[in-house]
Amino acid sequence: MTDTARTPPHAAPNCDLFCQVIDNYGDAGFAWRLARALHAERGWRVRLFIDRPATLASLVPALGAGAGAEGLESGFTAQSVDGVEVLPWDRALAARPAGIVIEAFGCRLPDTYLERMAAEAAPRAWINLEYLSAEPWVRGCHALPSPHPRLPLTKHFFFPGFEVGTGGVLIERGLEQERLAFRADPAERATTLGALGADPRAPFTVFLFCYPSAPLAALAQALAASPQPSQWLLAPGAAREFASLAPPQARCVALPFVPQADFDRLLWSVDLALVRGEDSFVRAQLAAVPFVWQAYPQAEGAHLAKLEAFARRYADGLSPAPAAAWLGFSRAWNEGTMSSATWDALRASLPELAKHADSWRSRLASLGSLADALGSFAEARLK
Ligand code: TRH
Repeated sequence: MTDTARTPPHAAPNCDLFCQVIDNYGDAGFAWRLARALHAERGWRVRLFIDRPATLASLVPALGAGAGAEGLESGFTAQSVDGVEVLPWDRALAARPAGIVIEAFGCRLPDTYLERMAAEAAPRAWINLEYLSAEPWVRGCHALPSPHPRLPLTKHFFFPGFEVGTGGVLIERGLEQERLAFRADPAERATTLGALGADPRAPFTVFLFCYPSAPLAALAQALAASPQPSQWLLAPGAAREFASLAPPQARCVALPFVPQADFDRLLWSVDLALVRGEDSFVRAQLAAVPFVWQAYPQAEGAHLAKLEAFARRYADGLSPAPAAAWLGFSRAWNEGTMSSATWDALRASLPELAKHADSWRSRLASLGSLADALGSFAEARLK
C-alpha cells in the first residue's frame, strides 16, 4: 500500500494504526500484535505509523534487520513485515488517510492528517483505542462517540476489558491450540528453556519481569528463609537486580530480550509468572499459568485502583485461602513490601491458582478477541 492508495469498492479495508511509545515496550508491543491480527485475521491492509521504530525492532527483530538502533531512529523509511507496513510517524504528515484510523492509547494524530481525513467523502472509522482496565466505569465508556470540536469527524472510544460490553483482550486465532500442543509435549518446554540457558528439570521455575519499585530485596529475604529450590528467569531491566540479591537455593538466569513471537512459549514454560504493564499481563492470563501483576506505576496510586479492580474480578471463584494469598502477594508486590509469610502463602496456593488460571483463561476466551470486536465495530462504520 502506498501513501496515495485508495480503497476500491468491496476491497479489504485500509487501516492506519498510530502508536507513540510513551515508555517501555507495551505500547509498541500491543500495537504490533493488533496490526498483525487485523491483517492476518480480518484481511485488512494495515499501515502502522510509529514514532520509535527501534523499540518495535526489539520485539520484532525482522524490522530494520541490520540497520541498528540509530538507523531505525533516524533513517527508517518503511518496511513490510508479516504483511503489515511499518512507517515512521512523520510519514503520516503527507499520507492519504485510510478508511479506518486507530490511535493507540490516545496518541494525538497530526493536524494535517486529521484535516485530510475530514476532506474525504467516503464514510470512515476513527477509533481511540484505550488502555486496558478492569475498573467498572470502562463498560459505560466503551464505544462512546466524541465529535471533533471543529472538523466533521467523530472519534469513538474503544476499551479493552474483562467483561461483556467491553472490547475484551486480543487473542490470536489458533493461540490456544498452539499452547495446548506445546504443553502436551515436554520436549517443547525443554527446548525453550534450554535455549535460554535455563534448566528444564528445575522443580519450580519463575519468570520475573518487573518495574524498579518491585520489592526484590524483601522477596530475596523471603526465599532465603525457605529451603525449597527455585529457578528465576530474569527479564532484562529491573528484574536483573534480583541475581545479586537471591539466596543460593534460588538459581537466577539472566534472559535476553526474547522476540515477541517467542514470548508466549517462555510463559507457557514456567510455574509462576511475575509480569507487568498490560501486554505481558494479558499474555500471562492467556498462558493459563499462575501469575502476579505489577501495574505500571502512576501518579496518586491510580495503578493501585486498577490492581484492586482486576483483583476483585480475578479472585472471584478462588477458595478463601488461595484468594487471600494471591491478593496479599499482589498488593505487597505493588506496594513495595514483602514478607516470608506472603511468599510462603502464595507458593502453597499454587496448585489451586494453576487450576484457576485455566478457568480464567476460558472466561477471557468466551468474550472473543479484541481484534474481532474492534474489526466489526470499525467495519460497521464504513457502511
Ligand atoms: O514494557 P511494559 O512495562 O509496557 C508498559 C505498559 O504497556 C503500560 O501499560 C504502559 O502504559 C507503559 O508501558 C508506557 O510492559 P508490557 O505491557 O508487559 O509490555 C512488554 C512487552 O514486551 C510485551 O509485548 C511483551 C514483550 N516482551 C517480549 O517480547 N520479550 C521479552 O523478553 C520481554 C521481557 C517482553
